[in-house]
Amino acid sequence: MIIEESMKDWLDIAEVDVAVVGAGPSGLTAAYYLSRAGLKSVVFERRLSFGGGIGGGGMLYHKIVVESSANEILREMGCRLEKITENLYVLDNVDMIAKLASAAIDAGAKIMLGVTVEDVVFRDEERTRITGVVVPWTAVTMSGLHVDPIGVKARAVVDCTGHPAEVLSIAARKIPRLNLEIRGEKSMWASESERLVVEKTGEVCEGLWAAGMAVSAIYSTPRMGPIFGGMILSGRKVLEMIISKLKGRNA
Ligand code: 48F
Repeated sequence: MIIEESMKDWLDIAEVDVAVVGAGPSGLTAAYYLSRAGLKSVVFERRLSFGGGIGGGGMLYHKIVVESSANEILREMGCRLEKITENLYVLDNVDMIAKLASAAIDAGAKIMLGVTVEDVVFRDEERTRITGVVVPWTAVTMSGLHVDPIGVKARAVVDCTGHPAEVLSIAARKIPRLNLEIRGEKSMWASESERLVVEKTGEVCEGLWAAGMAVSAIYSTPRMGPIFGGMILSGRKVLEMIISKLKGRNA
């Protein structure tokens, strides 16, 4: 029964509209809006838990700060926020993790835990295009066993892996024709970082998108510290851009 029901899900996600990599704040927000928009999507998360950097808060303090622009989205997802100043709200890290995941799952998102994205699938056509991701179980990666992974087809792949921008880094290293360079984030400048991470969220090369701190790594924008509004706004923006691109392609 377990195998049969799990296989049904794996067969279903063998080909998706959107594969999101990482279940941190940007990935969960993207998954929430993707599923609400009726796009078939899957989130692959390396760990056996979701939330990414939310749980660590700021230096392990459990309160999370967001700006007013993200307040509405978080409320819509069920979070309980307290207004502190005209532009700042706080909430508990556990509240944010649970509500973001719950909102995404209730909207229909499929989150697969314990699955690492270790490579992308690509096609060299007129332009190089990313057409999917390559996934082993995280346990296999950790054990060092020689087990070949499988490919999952996706019309769009979103790197939501945070500071290391893992998917973009892999593509940069293994597909030179993409001409991608991951320069890494700059030192801290919170307000500028929040603005730029949202502004620069988008498609990096055909089929491969960046949201959250992965954006900061590729465009070398400053880091922000424990302020999470930009992650939420970036997760929503990437979805809006993907919808408009995929709809355009269908038209
Ligand atoms: O790091 P993470 O929370 O990324 P984010 O959504 O948010 C960043 C903030 O948490 C914080 C910050 C802003 O305030 O500076 O750091 O950009 O979540 C990334 C998730 O991706 C998973 C990882 O375990 C984490 O849960 N992940 C990373 N690499 C892979 C992966 C991979 N190759 N395959 C699958 N999951």
